[in-house]
Amino acid sequence: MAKTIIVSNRLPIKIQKVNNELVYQTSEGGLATGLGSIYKEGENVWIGWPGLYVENKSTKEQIVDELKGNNMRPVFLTEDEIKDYYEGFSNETLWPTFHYFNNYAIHEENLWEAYVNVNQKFCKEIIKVAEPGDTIWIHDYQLLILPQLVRFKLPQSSIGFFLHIPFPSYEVFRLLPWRKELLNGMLGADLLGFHTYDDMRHFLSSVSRLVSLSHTNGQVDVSNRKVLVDAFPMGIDYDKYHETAASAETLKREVRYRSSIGNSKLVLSIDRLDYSKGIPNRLKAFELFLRNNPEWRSKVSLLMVVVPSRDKVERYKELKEEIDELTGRINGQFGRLSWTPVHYFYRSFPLPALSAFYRMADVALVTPMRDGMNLVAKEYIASKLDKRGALVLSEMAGASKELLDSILINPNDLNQMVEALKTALNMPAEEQEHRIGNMQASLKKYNIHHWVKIFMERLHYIKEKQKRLSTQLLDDQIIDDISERYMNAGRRLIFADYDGTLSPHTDDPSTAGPDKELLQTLKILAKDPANRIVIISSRDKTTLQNWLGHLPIDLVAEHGVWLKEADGEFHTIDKIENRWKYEIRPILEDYVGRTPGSFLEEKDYSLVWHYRRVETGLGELRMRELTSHMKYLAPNMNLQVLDGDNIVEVKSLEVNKGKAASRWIEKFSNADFIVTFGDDWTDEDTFKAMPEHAITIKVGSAPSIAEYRIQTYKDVRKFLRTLANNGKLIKEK
Ligand code: GDG
Repeated sequence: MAKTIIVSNRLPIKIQKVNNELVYQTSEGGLATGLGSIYKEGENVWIGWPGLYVENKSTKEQIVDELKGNNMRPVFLTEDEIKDYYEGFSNETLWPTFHYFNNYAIHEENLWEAYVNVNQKFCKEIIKVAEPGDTIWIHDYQLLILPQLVRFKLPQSSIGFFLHIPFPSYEVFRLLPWRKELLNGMLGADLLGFHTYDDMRHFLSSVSRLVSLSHTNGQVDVSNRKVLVDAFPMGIDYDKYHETAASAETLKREVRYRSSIGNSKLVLSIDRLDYSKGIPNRLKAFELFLRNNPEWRSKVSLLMVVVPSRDKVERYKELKEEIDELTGRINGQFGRLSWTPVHYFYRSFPLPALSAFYRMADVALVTPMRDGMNLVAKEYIASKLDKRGALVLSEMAGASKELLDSILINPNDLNQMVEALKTALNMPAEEQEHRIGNMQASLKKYNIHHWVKIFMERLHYIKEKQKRLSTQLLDDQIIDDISERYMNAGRRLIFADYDGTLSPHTDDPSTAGPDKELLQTLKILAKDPANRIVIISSRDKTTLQNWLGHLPIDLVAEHGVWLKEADGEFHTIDKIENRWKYEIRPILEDYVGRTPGSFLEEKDYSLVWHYRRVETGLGELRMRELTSHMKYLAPNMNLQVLDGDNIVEVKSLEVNKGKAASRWIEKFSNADFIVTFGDDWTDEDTFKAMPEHAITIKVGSAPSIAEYRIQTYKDVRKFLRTLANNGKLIKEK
């Protein structure tokens, strides 16, 4: 049966050596709980580092055996690998950059190499267990390039990826020397999940600017796959926090802590030691609060838990010193024998202790400079059985997009934080209940199990969609078969689009025309009396005539406005209206005026606004503006608006390539071999117009109704040369 493979840097277990014995301790983290329902089932497995350096072969085997029983599989990493891949590239390059502390980031080639090597090591472990049909779910910034590594080895696999930290804006992301490798690495997945919409739009903007891939509705076309990018705000195990808050152990602890702290109000702060969490600013805000509001002295304390983390990294050591100093300064300045302003703990606590803190706190002060989500804020709300309390939350945390009933602050604005603290401490009981009640209802619904379920459903959805859109890539074998049909046919029709299909897309008139090689191929094909070659293009008739008019082939210009048979002249199908141009031209000219780099092309029966050379982003913005502007005008004027490859074309509703192609199909109804090539979405009309026995071939990676796919215009030419060579396959690079 198909299984699910979870992959993350760390396994949800901690192994320690105590008195030469291995001690296993399972993790209580949110992710481990949420994914517990998956990885513990049947043959499913979680792959990751067990958190211990092991050299000895028999110890490794012992660990592998022990973990196997718990559906886990270790990736053993050496001390050097942890230093360079984890502490180095992950935590000193990616972490600061992704949290907008790019001036803290180091860019060292050897760390990147270690990152690549360790990602490859993870890939090897996956390959050992993965079978066709399995689902692989990769987590977080330590494994950004793993999706692509797995894709190379298992092209058909179903791969999901979730990023737990923010994805920075393009302006910050592009500072990384390995930006393209990282993006391409991520795009190996089928589904890419982020906490918020902002993260996903930053990612998509980097994708279109740095690796030139387009996207629509969060779907990116990557070679012949559609990759779905979406926001999945991570939830918590709501019931667990709610129930722990009611447990006897938690209540016992609350009584104990209360007796030592006294009756003053409590403001709670809990984080890992990290500069992204904004701890110094929080302390400064609390200091300012006590300075400006003497009436609150002795009446409120800050309970600050800082959980040791990454303390081998220099920045973290400095941060720890800064926090120690600020705490000392506040306590020294305002403290009394009977009152400690800041109760500071540099350690972690068991869950019931944490739960007691959540229960006791009148205010939770969660003020990160940047945070992917921030689960502490959610856990605090879930633990409030009496719905009493208030949450002050940074707008830079992903959680701020959901917890709208919190008091939102900018962590750089100390005065605003002071005001928020005052508002929170003075909040009337009914308001507290109302706000916490609202937030609880949402957290209960969008809990961690819901998050896992929705992610898996979306992965399934995109995989099914990929299957529906999958067109078969033309290989030598299929070309051979088609050539045989070609040779056996008595009457043949060959349709082809021009730009992007027979030649590369270009704006430069000097390079846009056909080269000798193409002309030669078309000439040989056209010489065969059994063949009828039809070029169906959006180009105007004069251009087509100049380029191809001297060949004995048929031409269709302007998407089907003008038709010409090899020995005849260009003529229109029916009388097509074009007076609308007087009205529409000034509108398009206005867009040219406002958008440097764009230009207007006028054809007999259509107007085209080109924006290929416009600044990335601005062109797309204007394109959307223009298409929505035209949406209101077009139906009344019997026009259609096509947004193609960096163009917006306005033309009469009666014209399309499919209609034109149908004329040939009707006239040459005895054709027993029909093939058609096209790369643009307007060529889909031609594909649709084809009879069942026709062979339809899409050029490029965009989704299509065509039966087959070919990579570029070069492959089309090679194919045509094969046909011209009496169906004998041309072997070349
Ligand atoms: C990353 C992203 C994103 C804290 N102290 C103790 C303790 N904790 C637990 C909390 C909470 C977790 O640690 C911290 O989670 P956060 O979300 O607040 O922050 P990160 O560790 O930075 O997590 C973050 C998250 O991934 C999930 O995607 O939200 O943005 O940075 O669950 O309860 N647990 C115990 N004792 C402690 O002293 N037992």
